[in-house]
Amino acid sequence: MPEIRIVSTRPFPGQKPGTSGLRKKVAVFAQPHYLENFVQAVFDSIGDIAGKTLVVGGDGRYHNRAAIQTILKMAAANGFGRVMVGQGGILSTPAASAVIRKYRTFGGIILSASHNPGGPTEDFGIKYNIPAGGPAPEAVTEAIHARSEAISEYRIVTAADLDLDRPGEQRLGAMTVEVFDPVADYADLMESLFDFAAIRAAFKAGFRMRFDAMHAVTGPYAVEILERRLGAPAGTVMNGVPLEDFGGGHPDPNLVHAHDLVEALSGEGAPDFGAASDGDGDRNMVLGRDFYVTPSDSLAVLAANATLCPGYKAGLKGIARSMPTSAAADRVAEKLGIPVFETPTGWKFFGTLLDAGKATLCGEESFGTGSDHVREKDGLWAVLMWLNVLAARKQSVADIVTAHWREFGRNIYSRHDYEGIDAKAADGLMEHLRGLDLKGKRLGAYGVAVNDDFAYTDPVDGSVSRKQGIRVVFDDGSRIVYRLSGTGTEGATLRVYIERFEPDPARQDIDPQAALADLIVIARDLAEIEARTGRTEPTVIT
Ligand code: VG1
Ligand code: CO
Repeated sequence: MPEIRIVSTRPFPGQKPGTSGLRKKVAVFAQPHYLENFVQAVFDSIGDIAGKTLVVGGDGRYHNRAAIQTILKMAAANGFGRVMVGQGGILSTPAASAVIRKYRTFGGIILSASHNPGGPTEDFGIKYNIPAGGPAPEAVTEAIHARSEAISEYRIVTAADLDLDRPGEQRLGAMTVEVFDPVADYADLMESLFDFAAIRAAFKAGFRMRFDAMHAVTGPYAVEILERRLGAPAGTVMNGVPLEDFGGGHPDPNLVHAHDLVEALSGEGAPDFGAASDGDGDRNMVLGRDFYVTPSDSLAVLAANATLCPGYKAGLKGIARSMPTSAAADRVAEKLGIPVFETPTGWKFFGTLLDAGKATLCGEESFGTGSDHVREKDGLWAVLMWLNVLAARKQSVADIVTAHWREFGRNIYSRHDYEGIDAKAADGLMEHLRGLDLKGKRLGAYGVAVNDDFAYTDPVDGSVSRKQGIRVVFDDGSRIVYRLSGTGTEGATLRVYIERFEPDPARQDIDPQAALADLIVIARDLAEIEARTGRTEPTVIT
């Protein structure tokens, strides 16, 4: 039996999970005791783990394998009975959620910094998902953080590293380590939800798509599902081999970072459909030929067409969206006569609604869409749902979305990010906005209906989350929302979300930046962005 060591340690400040787990530079995670402290804080906070099963895997970024070895040795020393590890240390975030649920494990540890770059000088991340499969709710992450601040020792066995590439069982002291195929269970789940025969027939009839895995975790999933099971031609999946540094890129599926895909989808001979996913496989971007679908519209279109998909034939129970996400989905919910829930940013807030059967589809403006099939947003799932809808309707992406606007109106939408700004300046800007009393005032051509700092009371468990974003809502329903990112690792990122409703079909075919120009100016002036941050332009516009 390997020896269990009890190692003395001291707390590291700031082991506080953000929007989605703890994210720091690799150098921070790699320092002695840092990862160990956090993992021990997790194990100390989640209840009786003796003999239980844990799922472990990550997006394959630099430091993934080293971190997994440490977690396995700590899991053994802390009394877990079994750990299921994705082969090669690989598990996309939605696949991890699927596996946690399918095998009813005591949750899982996911190693990812999502869309943040990877490599020795880049980002790493870790989060704990609960037995329901979703990200730990705030009560749990707060307990983990509190424990990390009081920690004085951790437990780890002394043993040789395990072979993460050899499928099957290995022993680590009293614990079993099972290395399993990270793709199969997930691919089976997708096959149970969507009309694979119809999609296969579409590919056979010449439908063409490109999927950009951005050298991140979805490569093997996309090859298996799109090229093997659905018969799309080889080469449909681009950048399909996961690399520790994502090829030096930024695995963020948006118009800026997925430029290879955007280029492939433009012009006459372009494929019918394009999609990309992020570092850990939970985000998606969807494109038609020369046509970009905003994530908020994607949620609305999928909701309106859900019954075309076998897994959603019975209809939707409700739709949930994060507060900054556009209200496009609300219009669909209204028409379907189902409830819509507005939650704070971050997938962890959807968990209770999904568990309680109050919502079936969920979405965030940040390229996140998902359903009650798992408890994470799910990039490939969204791509497959689009493929199912396209195969059923036999129309182009552009035609489907513009018809949707004609029917429901268009929520013209854009997000402006100011990345890497001074953290104090960012806090000052938010305080300034918090202090404004705008109700009844006019800003440009707009009258302010309400302004507040969004607070959310979970309708299922009653938990309250405050300070979730400043909202300025105008009389005509237009909105400006301000938030600071909770996923970055350097300085602060200010996100400004701008939305206006356009009911008139004759005015819907318009560039969002032009359509929102006056609101964009109001947003900048109101927050004093230039004076407070020195920035005249956003870093990224989506
Ligand atoms: C961002 C997005 C949020 C998303 C989160 C995690 O958070 O805005 O909608 O849930 O990333 O996604 P923030 O706090 O930086 O705005 V992922 O794919 O990074 O796990
Ligand atoms: Co992600």
